Amino acid sequence: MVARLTSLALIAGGLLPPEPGGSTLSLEMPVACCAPVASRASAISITTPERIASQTAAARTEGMVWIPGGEFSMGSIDPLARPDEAPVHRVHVDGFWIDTHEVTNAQFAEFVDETGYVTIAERKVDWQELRKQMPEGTPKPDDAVLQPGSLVFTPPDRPVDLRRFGLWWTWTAGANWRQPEGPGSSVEDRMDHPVVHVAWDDAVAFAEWAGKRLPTEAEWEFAARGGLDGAVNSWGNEPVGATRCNTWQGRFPVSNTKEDGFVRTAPVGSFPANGYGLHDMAGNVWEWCEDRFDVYIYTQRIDEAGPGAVVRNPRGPEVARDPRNPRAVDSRVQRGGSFLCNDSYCASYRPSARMGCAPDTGMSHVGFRLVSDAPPPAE
Ligand SMILES: [Ca+2]
Ligand SMILES: [Ca+2]
Repeated sequence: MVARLTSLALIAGGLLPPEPGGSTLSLEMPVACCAPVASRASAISITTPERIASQTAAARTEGMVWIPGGEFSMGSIDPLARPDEAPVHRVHVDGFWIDTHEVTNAQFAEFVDETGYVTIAERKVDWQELRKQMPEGTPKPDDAVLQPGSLVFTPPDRPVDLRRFGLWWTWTAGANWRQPEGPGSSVEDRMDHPVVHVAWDDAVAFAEWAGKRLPTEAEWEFAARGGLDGAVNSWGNEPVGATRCNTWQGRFPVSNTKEDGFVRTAPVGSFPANGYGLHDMAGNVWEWCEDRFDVYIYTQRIDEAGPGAVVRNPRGPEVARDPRNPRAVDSRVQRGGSFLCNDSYCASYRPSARMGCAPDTGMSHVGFRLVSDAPPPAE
């Protein structure tokens, strides 16, 4: 059993003061719309069914496109970029297959029906595990806080301090992928929306079942750029507007004018594809990547490889470094931003934007898509 309350949940449950990212923020960067912290990683294993081994190459790559390998400039120094997106450096990735859209509720339901998998948000919180992350002497919270649940975006009714992310995230008992806003909500009419409230561990379990894997951070960014090397956005350098992707219009987090048609998730593929035929690489939901999150990894790569070197197929570090989440035991990368992003607060729909999150934490704006190492298409 794992404890998977983030600091946001602890704030929502009254166990931590409502300070952004704890008390030791060491980077001069805004805390983005998702600023989770502090949980414990876990190892979850799903036996890959035999059907994967017997699948044809076409079946293994259904709903995916082949991304030819290549070299690109990873990172950004755009005015909207945060410090962890620099320095820009040259990276090569080998070719790979990637889902054309985020994994949907329908796809996740098939996985759950076949395996009986229970997501972390559906499991009871283990106080004995959780207390290890708390200041000594922290009393056991009310049982209502320790019920299975997840963090749901809840817009405040008045403008708030944008550093106090706990003001728009509510720990909601009963919130999970089946009930994205908690009891009474349902995905029945959202089967073509991206699945949410999936932790990194849940996404890895799904990937194992599907015979695929999460993309590396470099693969994800290469794919998101759609062949437009050096552009600010996955569609070029034009601003986001309301027709490019599912983001937030209006004053975050108080009023959403819904110009793009969606307050929360949108059906996958509702917005134009990028140059590689991929939908929602910008916005809709954040997408988990394989790598551990490290704000300093780009600097470290250049230090190790030398200025001007091309870094080939980089993977994440062994240990996460996530100063925005000082209580985090571990942190994994998320990419692409969500329906909560806009230029005034968190322009993370840009392909270079990065986020770290505890791997046992799902939220109402986080999902994933997968890649495959199946052979490339025949010429
Ligand atoms: Ca929207
Ligand atoms: Ca997305």
